[in-house]
Amino acid sequence: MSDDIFPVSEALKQSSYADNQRYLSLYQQSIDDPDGFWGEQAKRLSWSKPFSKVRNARFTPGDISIKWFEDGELNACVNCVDRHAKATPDKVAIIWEGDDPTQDKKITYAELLEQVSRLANVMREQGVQKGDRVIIYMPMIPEAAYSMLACARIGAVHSVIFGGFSPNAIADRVIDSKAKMILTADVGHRGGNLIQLKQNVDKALERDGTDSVEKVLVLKEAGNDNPWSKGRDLCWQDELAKASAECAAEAMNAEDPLFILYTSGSTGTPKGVVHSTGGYLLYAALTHHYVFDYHEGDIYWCAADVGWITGHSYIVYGPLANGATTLIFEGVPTYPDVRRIGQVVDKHQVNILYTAPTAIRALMAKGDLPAQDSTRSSLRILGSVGEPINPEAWHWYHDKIGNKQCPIMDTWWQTETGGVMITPLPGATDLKPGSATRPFFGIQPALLDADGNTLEGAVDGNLVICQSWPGQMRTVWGDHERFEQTYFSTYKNYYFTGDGARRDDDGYFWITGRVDDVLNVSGHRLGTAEIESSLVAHPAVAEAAVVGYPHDIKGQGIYVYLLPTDGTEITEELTKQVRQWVKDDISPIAAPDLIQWTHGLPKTRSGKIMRRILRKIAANEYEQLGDTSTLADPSVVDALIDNRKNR
Ligand code: 6R9
Repeated sequence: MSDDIFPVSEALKQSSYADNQRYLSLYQQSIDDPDGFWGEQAKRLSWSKPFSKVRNARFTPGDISIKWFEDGELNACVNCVDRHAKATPDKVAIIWEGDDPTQDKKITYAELLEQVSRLANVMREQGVQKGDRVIIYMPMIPEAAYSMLACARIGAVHSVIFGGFSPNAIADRVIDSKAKMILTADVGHRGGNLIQLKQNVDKALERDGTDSVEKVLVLKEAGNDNPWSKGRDLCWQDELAKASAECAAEAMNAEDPLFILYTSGSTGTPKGVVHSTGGYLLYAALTHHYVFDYHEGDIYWCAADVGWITGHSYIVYGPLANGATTLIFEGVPTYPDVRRIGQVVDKHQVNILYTAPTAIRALMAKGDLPAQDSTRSSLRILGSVGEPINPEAWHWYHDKIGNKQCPIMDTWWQTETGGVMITPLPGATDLKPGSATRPFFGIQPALLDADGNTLEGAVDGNLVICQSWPGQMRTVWGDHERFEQTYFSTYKNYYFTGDGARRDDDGYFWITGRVDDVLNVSGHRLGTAEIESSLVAHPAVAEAAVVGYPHDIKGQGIYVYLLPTDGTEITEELTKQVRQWVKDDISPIAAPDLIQWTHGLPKTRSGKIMRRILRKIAANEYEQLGDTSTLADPSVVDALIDNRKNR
């Protein structure tokens, strides 16, 4: 923990929506009178039918139920598009910056409305109805946002799949969500590489159980000749040209699901996190407004992917609900080279930049180069999300990208929370590098010990949230019991985040990372169980144990211990093959960084793998292995250590 303090600048104190006094008073109000606070805030959305009740939520064991604005009606697309297309039709809604630096375009709110309406009509004509699920597997192009908004317009529940996921991962999500339609493109571009999206979809749909999918709408980006499944595949451009540019929006109940987003947990397969229409949209909009102090005319850039929750809430829904100009970037910060971020900032005069520590560390490794050939003088506010930002990376981001002029909003939140939960506000919060600082309006965090006792004062503990907030996930798709089990069974009457945190004397929170078996690799969440089950499906692998270990750029790397099947000859070729296997099965982001073959894993007498020990060995911390007396065969530990040391 560093003692550096970066006070709020006078300029931001004056110009921002909330100085410290206002933060404190709004926060207090949001806790003392949540119904009054959120009822008032909900006026920033347009409701086709007003709500009479604000909040109806309980974390009661066996009866978890979360509802906000439950008798109100609204449409998320109307809120993000129509009302701005009416008020400011020529305002730029989306700036698109291609992977190729010579490619960009601007889409006004009026154009956005037209594109979204045409697409929504195509989907309706193809039989998609309110409540049906639609999978979106797209590159980072404006059509990805059109797809989400078009679903919202007709009340279809979208599920975006990150373009880096493999056919198997797509098939899993199709099967779980029983999706009726897939929106995709023939290819995507990323860092100068082509990604064969349509081919991946074709392969996914070969799997048994995927026949809920009736239609695949394919945007022809490259115009290449993919195999075409007649009767199933439709050409995006052809269909949109035929469709009407006007499309009536469906009236949705505030509690109708807006989308499902699959995310990894500590056990089992990824689960479908369900977000609501009213509460989610309000929470995304309000956090975007305050955390980034978004003012009319600002150019705002969140450099995430729409395949993750950050892209949902802070590329699409939050900014567009606020009528902002949001920049969609197709590429990566290191292509064509590490100066790209600065160059994009200058080119589009970006005022607010939101990115992830892993990107910052990758650039930081190149010293001053990323800051060359750009001034970045348009920037006012920086943001960070996805994992703890180490003070070194914080300082580099602050000094080199922000020219020491811009405060960094270190935002802690999760797929499940819908929006930012613990964060500074630009005009209100003195910063400490590495701390996410204080709770957002309506959020009551607490720290508990292992037995569920509430800890007071400056202390380390497990982070829980005491009361519902509008952006909270409502359920796990098709499995409400799993929702309850995962988030509400560890500590009764609290939402358990899975994260550990420390609170300091000033009441600031410092997130210390996951306390469960979830890895955070380059800001991507991966379950150890998911990777293990992929590994043991390989014929050469009898048993697998996956742990995280400290990694300079990724934050955490993936360390794999493998027990070979009898008679398997361990070769470098085999190790390579196993790595490729996981890439193909899940995604390149799940590829093991280090693989250690072993003839035994440390297990308790009851057969449980002791991951605590494996984590220590992976981290090269042999002195602090803790109690090994419960091991069935303590000698395997020495063998593992010898092997690790020789690497
Ligand atoms: C938004 C997002 C959630 C997990 C979360 C925590 C980690 C996110 C963080 C952070 C420290 C931050 N995390 N932001 N840790 N400081 N500012 O990333 O959602 O992909 O679901 O990941 O990421 O461990 O529990 P998601």
